[in-house]
Amino acid sequence: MTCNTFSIQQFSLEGKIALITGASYGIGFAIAKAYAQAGATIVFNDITQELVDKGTAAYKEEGITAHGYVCDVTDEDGVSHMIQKIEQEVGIIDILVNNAGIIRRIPMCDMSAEEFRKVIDIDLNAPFILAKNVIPSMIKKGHGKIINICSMMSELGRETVSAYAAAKGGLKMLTKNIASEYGHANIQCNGIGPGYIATPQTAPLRERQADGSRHPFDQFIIAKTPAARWGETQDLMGPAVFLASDASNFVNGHILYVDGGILAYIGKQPE
Ligand code: NAP
Ligand code: GCO
Repeated sequence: MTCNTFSIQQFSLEGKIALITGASYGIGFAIAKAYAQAGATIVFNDITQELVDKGTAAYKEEGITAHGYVCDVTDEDGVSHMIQKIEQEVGIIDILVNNAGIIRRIPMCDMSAEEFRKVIDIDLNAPFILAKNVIPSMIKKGHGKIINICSMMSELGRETVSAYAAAKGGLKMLTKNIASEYGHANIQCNGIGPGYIATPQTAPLRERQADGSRHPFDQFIIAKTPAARWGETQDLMGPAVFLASDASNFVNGHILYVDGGILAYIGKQPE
């Protein structure tokens, strides 16, 4: 007999272990907080012990006992060692959020191949490395959730972000491919495509001008967003819990855009 009743428990993450990469602050930190509030055990990494310690203290201030590990997500041996340590010290990872990422805003013809490769390495190769290291245990456990943090630039381009757009476009397709290749093992792989969110990464785009006026890009995003505001990390918490929970067990290969409507809107005409 099929069960056709809904329970709010479907959104619970009780008993689940979640690894969120690059989650000392910003979007990753907010997602980890939401997961903790939904009952998950939080594991995160950063590239230096100092940043891990800062992150651990920040989680403690929120009443969260987080397990922090020093790991550069581009280091394949380091990632393999970290996952083994997590499995020994905390347990099998149920939820992986590939959040760590960088952006370099450089006109393409001024960008070196090395700078381009560095963005691709962190924003695309690393999610591949993390996913291939957690999937075997997820298969043994009989379930898993992988959530890749994509971007507006998974769908759109703009000046100076060629490497980032190439990486995030690739991350969208990696998401769909993991969904395709491992859906049979009850692993769901989806993406979240945040719009323009107020974090350290976008701070340069929101800086007040010398005359006190808003940054031109800031004004541009407000005009391009039906919600007429920048997103906050809080806006990503509910969608992230949904994609990590049993409530989304038949959602696979989907990129959930949390963008205030940017992708649906041609933009407000200049006054
Ligand atoms: P952020 O404030 O710059 O934080 C990025 C995080 O990734 C930091 O904790 C950073 O740690 C970590 N990280 C960078 N390189 C790493 C590496 N090699 N190994 C491990 N950790 C590394 O960025 P954010 O705004 O929170 O963005 C988080 C994710 O959302 C990124 O993937 C970004 O592309 C994506 N996103 C952001 C926006 C937005 O508007 N903010 C919109 C769409 C998508 P360190 O401090 O040690 O470098
Ligand atoms: C930029 C911004 C964007 C956001 C985000 C949008 O320079 O255009 O940094 O790329 O970070 O990815 O979804």
